[in-house]
Amino acid sequence: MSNTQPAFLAALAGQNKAAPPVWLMRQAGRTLASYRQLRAGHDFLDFCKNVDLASAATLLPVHELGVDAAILFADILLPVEALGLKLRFEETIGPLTEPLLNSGASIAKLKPDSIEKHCGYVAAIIQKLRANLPPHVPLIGFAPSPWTLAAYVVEGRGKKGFPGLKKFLYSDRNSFEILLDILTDLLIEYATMQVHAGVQAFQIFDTWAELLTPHDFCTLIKPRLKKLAAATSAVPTIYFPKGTAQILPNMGDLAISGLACDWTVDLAKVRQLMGPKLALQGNLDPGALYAPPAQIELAVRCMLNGMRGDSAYIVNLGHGLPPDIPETHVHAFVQAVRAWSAENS
Ligand code: 1CP
Repeated sequence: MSNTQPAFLAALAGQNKAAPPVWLMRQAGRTLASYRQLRAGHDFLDFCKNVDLASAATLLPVHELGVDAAILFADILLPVEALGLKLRFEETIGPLTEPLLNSGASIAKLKPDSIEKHCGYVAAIIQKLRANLPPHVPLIGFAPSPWTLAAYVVEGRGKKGFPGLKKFLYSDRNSFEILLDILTDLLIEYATMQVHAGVQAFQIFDTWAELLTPHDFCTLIKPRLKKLAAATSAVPTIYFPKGTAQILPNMGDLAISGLACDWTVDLAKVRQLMGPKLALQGNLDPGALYAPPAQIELAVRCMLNGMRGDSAYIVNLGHGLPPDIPETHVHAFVQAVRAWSAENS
């Protein structure tokens, strides 16, 4: 059976009649030899700002892996330059920002500037991609949630448990909420720019949702997420709240089209819990891709058998692809999805 729209968008609408679509979080990263080659000799931030290179990187997994959706090549930290923060990427660490936004005084000094001025290259990349992507492969834009962005700008870098983030939240909740509001406004502008530039779906990454209590998730995060999701409502929006298995029932009223799940949940049970309309995306443990290809195939079959006949299911990993997974294993993942689909069509 076939759809009138690409399978990825049909699944987000809960109406996919064809085989389940597949893409991978971090599909364009260091796992691909062609990416490492393209990126050689470039600073990561310069690479993200280079319209030709960033759009070429986005297309690599589309051409090499044959995935059903492309995700804009960018990083969740890019919009902080519009707040006047200095951003750089260290090869072995990841993103670094300064000055730290860890007090009321540091936030009072912020002078938010136009996102178009600082991140206009993202819109240019999207426009270039829409002109170059095959029509059956939709383009996904993305942003972090205000909370996950706060984690990095308070701490200045990724840090286990983000102790500085907790210190700020619990010692001066008022100022912390002001920071969340500033970040929400920034991200709304950033997301709106991407939607206007032509992304066909949007994903909100909330990698550090797992650090919050259920109560704080509902009071601090949910109202701001709703605002962000409203800004992208012209396209289907997927939310990825990593590590939140316990509070999934709280996601029912977020006004999103899809929920990306990590590997700690049973997708069939999430389906029962959330009802038939919400698209579900995921959720193979990325670590499972270290296994030999025959085992990867078994794991994929097991996952797909559990979601058989689901018209709102998108195959993916439960988190980003680790950089040292053998490339042949990533192909094995996609091929296993195709083989299962051929047998079950
Ligand atoms: O397919 C793609 O590769 C798409 C582009 C993409 C996306 C969606 C990149 C490029 N980063 C992201 C999202 C992102 N960035 C997240 C959310 C998803 C997740 O949890 O993985 C996060 C938390 C970041 C922050 C970040 N950027 C880190 C993690 C730091 C930490 O706290 O541990 C790192 C290492 C980066 C750099 C980065 N961003 C992207 C790539 C490919 C890389 C690695 C550098 C490189 O490969 O050249």
